Amino acid sequence: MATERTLSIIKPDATRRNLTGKINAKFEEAGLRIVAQKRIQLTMDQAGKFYEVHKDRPFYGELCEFMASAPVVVQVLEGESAIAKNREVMGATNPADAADGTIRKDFALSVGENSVHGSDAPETAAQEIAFFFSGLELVG
Ligand code: YYY
Ligand code: MG
Repeated sequence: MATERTLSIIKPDATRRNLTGKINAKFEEAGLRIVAQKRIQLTMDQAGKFYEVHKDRPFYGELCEFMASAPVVVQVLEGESAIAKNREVMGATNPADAADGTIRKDFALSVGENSVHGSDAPETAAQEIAFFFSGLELVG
C-alpha cells in the first residue's frame, strides 16, 4: 500500500446542481485529501484532448460537448491507494449499476452525465494531473 495521487473532475451536471460540497464530503469521509482544486470552463478542444482515448467511441462527441457545457471542478486527491479508493467512492460508470452510497448512485443523472471523473491507473493519473496542474499548484 502506498500514498498515491489521482485526478478527479466534478462534471457539469454536478456543478450545475451545486453539488461540489456534497461530493467533496464523500471524498474526505473516505480519507482522500483534496491537495489541489480549481473551477474552470473547458473548451471543446480541451475536452477533446482530455478524452482523446475515447475518440473512436460513439459517445465521444456528446461527451466532449457535455464536458464543455458548464464549469467543472478539477482536483487532485491524495491518500492510500487513492486511485482505487476514488473509483470505489465514485461507483460504476452507469449509475444504474453503482453501489449504494457511491457518488454516481446518489447524484448521477445517466451514464453520460455521471457527475465525476477519476483516473483509472497510475500512468493515467500522472498524465491527467499534469494536464491540469503544475507542480507549484500541488500542495500536499
Ligand atoms: O472511467 P469512467 O468515467 O467510469 O468510464 P469510461 O469508460 O472511461 O468512460 C468515460 C466517460 O464516457 C464516462 O464517464 C461517461 C462517458 N460514457 C458514455 O457517455 N457512454 C458510455 N456507454 C460509456 C461512457
Ligand atoms: Mg475512464
